[in-house]
Amino acid sequence: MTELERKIKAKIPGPDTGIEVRHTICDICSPGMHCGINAYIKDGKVIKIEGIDGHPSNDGRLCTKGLSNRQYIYREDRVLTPLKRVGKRGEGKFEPITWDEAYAEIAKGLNAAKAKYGAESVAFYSGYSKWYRQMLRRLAYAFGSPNYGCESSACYTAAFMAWKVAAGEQGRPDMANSDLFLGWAFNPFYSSYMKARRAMALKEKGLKFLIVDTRRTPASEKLADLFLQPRTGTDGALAHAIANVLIQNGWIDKPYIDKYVYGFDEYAEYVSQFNESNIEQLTDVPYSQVVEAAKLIHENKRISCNESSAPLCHHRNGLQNYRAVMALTAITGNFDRKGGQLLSPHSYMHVGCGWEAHEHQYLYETRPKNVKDPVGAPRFPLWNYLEGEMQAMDMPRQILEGTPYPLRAVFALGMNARMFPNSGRMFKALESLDFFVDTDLFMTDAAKYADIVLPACSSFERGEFKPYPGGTAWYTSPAIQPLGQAKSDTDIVTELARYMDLPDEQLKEGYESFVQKYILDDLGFTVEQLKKVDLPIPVCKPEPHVDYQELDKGLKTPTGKFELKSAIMENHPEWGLDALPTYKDPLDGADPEKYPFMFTSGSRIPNAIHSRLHGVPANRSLRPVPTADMNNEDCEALGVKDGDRVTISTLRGSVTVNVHPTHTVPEGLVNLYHGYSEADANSLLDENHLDPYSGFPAYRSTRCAVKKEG
Ligand SMILES: Nc1nc2c(c(=O)[nH]1)N[C@H]1C(S)=C(S)[C@@H](COP(=O)(O)OP(=O)(O)OC[C@H]3O[C@@H](n4cnc5c(=O)[nH]c(N)nc54)[C@H](O)[C@@H]3O)O[C@H]1N2
Ligand SMILES: Nc1nc2c(c(=O)[nH]1)N[C@H]1C(S)=C(S)[C@@H](COP(=O)(O)OP(=O)(O)OC[C@H]3O[C@@H](n4cnc5c(=O)[nH]c(N)nc54)[C@H](O)[C@@H]3O)O[C@H]1N2
Ligand SMILES: [Mo]
Repeated sequence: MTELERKIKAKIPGPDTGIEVRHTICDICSPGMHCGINAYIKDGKVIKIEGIDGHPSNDGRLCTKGLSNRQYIYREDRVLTPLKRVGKRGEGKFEPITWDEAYAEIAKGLNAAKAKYGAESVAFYSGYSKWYRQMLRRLAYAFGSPNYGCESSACYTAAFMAWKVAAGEQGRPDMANSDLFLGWAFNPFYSSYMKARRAMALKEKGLKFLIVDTRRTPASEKLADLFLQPRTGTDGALAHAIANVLIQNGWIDKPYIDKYVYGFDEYAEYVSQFNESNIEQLTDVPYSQVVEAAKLIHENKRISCNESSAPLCHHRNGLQNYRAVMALTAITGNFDRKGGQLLSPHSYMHVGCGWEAHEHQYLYETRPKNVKDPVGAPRFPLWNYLEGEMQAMDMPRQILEGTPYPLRAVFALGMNARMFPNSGRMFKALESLDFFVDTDLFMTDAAKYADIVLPACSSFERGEFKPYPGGTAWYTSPAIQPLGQAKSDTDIVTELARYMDLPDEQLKEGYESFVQKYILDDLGFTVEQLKKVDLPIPVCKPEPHVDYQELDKGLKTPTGKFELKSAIMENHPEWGLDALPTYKDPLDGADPEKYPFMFTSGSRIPNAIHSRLHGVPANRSLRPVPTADMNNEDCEALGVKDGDRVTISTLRGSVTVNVHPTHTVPEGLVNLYHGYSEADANSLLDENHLDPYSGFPAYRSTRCAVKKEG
């Protein structure tokens, strides 16, 4: 082997090897992360990736998901041209067409639905990806439809709504200055490795952790000073019982409550029902541990809690359960206090970076007036009041039932039909549409139902704006050319708006113009400046926090106070929702004799993210077969060993998977990861088992039966 061949094999960059290192981001998980990547490029192809040293998110590291990027962007089922369906819906038969033909077909399909049923009969939907959403929303509005909606109908927004109800805005944990962290459903070791590293570093420095999880996890083993293990979906009862002990013992901040908290007396009376007499029966947590948790809170001054984007809210009582947890920070005087829960100005895409941008204005200024309510509004009035967008969980019902008005066409960026509870029904809904466009990197099961499939490109193939907490920002440039004819989602939206000549000049100016005018102008930075640096740079200096400043100014709640009792809900008795964070049993109505186990799905595994990484060879090899975790004792009683096949059934359906006996789940619980085509956890769930406050599905609490196969 020559020296040059050796260098090429070792992937050493340089003019002689033709290998160049370019910067990009990992867009596989949430905008809260977007880690920096060095992409090693040879002959226009990514041949190696690694984390960027000094990057504010990952400082040189990548997690299992991040490391999959190379195989992810080159997945074999990448869509490379616009496609037109030539077979039956779902069959997967398409022929390539040009972009112009695609735009013409889309304009025709969407306008036909508009002419026949009105603009509101067209929904604009986004899957998990978030970076283009502002423009998709404006596309819906420019078209005249109120029906923009997204995957956040099942993720994060319920927690955000809980904060809006209580405090008017999102409260974030000031973990670095806390004495105790209430890690409620907190296992970043699998969902967010960088957060886990920070938590471990803070533990070293003395931060204490209360970990509350239905399962044993790395967090319960490595972080917990006290670990409580409630039954799935019973967290509201548990938090109330802890609050009751705090109140009974006077371990609360009375002057703070008197000044800044609304509804305390009624709340205190309500939580007194959760006590020694019933808490173990309600939650499986012994009362002695409830008292221990209250003591831990009392002994530590500064207390914060995590923003649970998913598990706490994935129950039909989810939003209320999260309110119950948040209340613990308020009654101990920790909201708007250093080391507690802080408000931070919303800069961009839910990332608080220290400056207040005009994203909200961009999102809402063109919202059509005098149009029908968005999908889901009558069923989920609090959602509609706080979010004003479609609650997508009601979309399949409205497509199939046509009430309160017909929904006949969907324009989607990243539709995963398996995300919906009773996912088979979502496929039926897609099948019944007059017109369906899906835009994705991959030929997914949902895309097979589309009339037109558009090829989206990955973060490696596009440029985008990224701010980070702490006041840095970046505008990336493409590291490689788009694969085939793929385009960035924002270019697709811009070009479609232009092709259809929709009445929104700002939208038609495209993504860079939006970022410049609405996000950067006030900062005094330009897109060009940021692009030139090609790495995150400081763009502002976040103001230091001043205790109680926001409370003194008055929160953006009807009373200006932190509301334990929601004045919004009090003012809307017609919604039939409780103003206090009341607790209700999470389970569905299935007969416990026939369905003796509880089913929870979706707890994160390091090697998968929803539907996307099961198709990446390296990730798939780490867990080749869909596998349910069950307690050792339960497995023994069923007579199954590791790798045996079991069928899990609910009132809705059944899936057959491998079983893994483990002590990490308690007796009576079955835990299965979602997103697999061949064993779809969400095919087991009832489409009506939803939280009436948020519309969120109960992914984590359904009764099931388990049977040994063959
Ligand atoms: N049972 C169960 N179900 C769950 C959950 C659970 O815990 N349990 N979790 C819920 C939660 S929290 C979430 S966030 C949702 C996940 O939400 P989903 O929308 O189901 O997420 P993904 O499957 O990751 O991505 C959706 C699609 O977007 C495509 N995509 C990726 N990047 C891009 C892009 O840049 N442009 C375009 N146009 N498309 C792109 C992907 O290829 C994929 O087909 O699942 C929910 N479903
Ligand atoms: N590897 C990987 N990382 C991901 C994702 C992924 O799919 N894969 N998805 C991303 C997305 S979209 C999201 S929303 C976040 C979610 O991030 P997390 O909220 O961290 O996600 P989970 O692992 O689902 O839940 C955390 C813990 O909550 C516990 N839990 C489940 N139900 C309950 C309950 O009722 N009560 C209590 N107390 N605990 C419960 C679970 O056992 C789990 O250990 O992760 C993100 N990161
Ligand atoms: Mo999520």
